[in-house]
Amino acid sequence: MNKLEELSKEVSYALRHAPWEYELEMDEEGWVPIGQLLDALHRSEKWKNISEIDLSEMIKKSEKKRHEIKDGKIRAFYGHSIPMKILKEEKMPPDILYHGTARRFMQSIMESGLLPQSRQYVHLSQEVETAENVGKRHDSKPCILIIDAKRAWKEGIKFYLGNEKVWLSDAIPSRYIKELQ
Ligand code: HQG
Repeated sequence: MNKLEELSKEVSYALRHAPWEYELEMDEEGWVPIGQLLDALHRSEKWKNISEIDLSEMIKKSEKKRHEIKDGKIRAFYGHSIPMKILKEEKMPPDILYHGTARRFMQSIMESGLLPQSRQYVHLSQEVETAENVGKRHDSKPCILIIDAKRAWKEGIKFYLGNEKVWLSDAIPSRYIKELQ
């Protein structure tokens, strides 16, 4: 892992899971002042020379759009597990979305639907390939689920924008889920 990837991991941890460890004041959309994040990072030897330019570089060079910077603030697009629910923009989803998961979770998913588990929202992918990569984090031969997003949305399930490839939703009942064969 290169230094910018390591930085991205630490920033994700701070913004998604542990803002209090870094003394960050987070607003309801997940934004924190960049100065606060930099102050916290500067306290560790490893990040003592990090600047806002490095954070911008980290975002630009990342293979995934995980963070955004705007008006002196930074936030994570998705992934949150903190108790305070981060408000996301509700949006009409594409007709179909995908979710990559482990074989060992399938029985439970087909019984109870997709649940956010430790995160605030269920994470869905716009492309099969992304879902495959997400699933590989849990299982070397992941299962790909096809979500009938448009029907779920029409029937009242809410969807939210993560980034341009990651969609978020509340729990998805199993009647909207099929396994890609
Ligand atoms: C599973 C990464 C049993 C679910 C990725 C998943 C993503 C169930 C696991 C983002 C279940 C949770 C999120 C049920 C869901 N019974 N298992 N009823 N419902 N599950 O890591 O979606 O690289 O919290 O299938 O790329 O894998 O960090 O969620 O396998 O976009 O930026 O419970 O994190 O992004 O696992 O990944 P996770 P995820 P980054």
